Amino acid sequence: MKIDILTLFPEMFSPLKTSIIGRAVDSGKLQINIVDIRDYTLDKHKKCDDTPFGGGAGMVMMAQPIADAIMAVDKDHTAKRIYLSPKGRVFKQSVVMEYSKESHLLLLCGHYEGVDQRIIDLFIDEEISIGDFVLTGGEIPAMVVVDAVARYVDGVISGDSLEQESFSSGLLEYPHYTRPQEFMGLKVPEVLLSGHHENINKWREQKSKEITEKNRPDLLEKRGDK
Ligand code: 21W
Repeated sequence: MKIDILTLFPEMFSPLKTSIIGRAVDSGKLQINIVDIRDYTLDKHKKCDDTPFGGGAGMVMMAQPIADAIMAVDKDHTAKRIYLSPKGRVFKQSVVMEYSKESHLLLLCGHYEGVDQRIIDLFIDEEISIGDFVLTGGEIPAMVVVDAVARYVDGVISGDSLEQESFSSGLLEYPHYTRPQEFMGLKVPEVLLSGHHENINKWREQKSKEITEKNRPDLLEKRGDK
């Protein structure tokens, strides 16, 4: 999968060079192309934002540098073009699965008040928000999208781990423990040491239901447990 990321702050994307995503890039399974929108300005002062028509606070990202950056990486519109925006449809796992089927994504990051509306009208396929909280721009949301989607690119994550997830049945996960058997006076629950897999599974399901009831009762409603 190829992912183009268009931004005024390319240096914010160094975390993608590390960990599982970095390995996916190094192995060639994932291509990430960070595009500095400022490279496409025609202004002698490299200006990429301006004050909003109609007045009001903040700055708006100018159309020309963004349009030229998009045309430089996706002239034939082979990419699904996504604008990270607080006004977007909310990102969730079903959207991750949709995007994971694409071979080319283009992620446009707004900053300040966002981009000139004509960029959205002319070039963008969909607007995506990562949730109901206010950030300073679309860069961290773009990284969230890359991280979530890359897991489903062939060979990035072991088939075993993804299979486990598909069995998770709409509940939050049970608690995990590893060595040592006692830490600061707290022991690992006895059942997990028993080797009795039927009892272990029952305990895990019980714990899953408890934590879901406490933190996400809305998920139990959806499952029809309530
Ligand atoms: C936040 C831009 C708020 C504009 C009326 C006029 C991308 C984001 C962003 C940002 C405003 C995402 C206002 C979740 C997010 C993002 C920057 C509105 C006030 N009201 N997902 N001006 N949250 N945020 N400004 O913030 O670009 S995806």
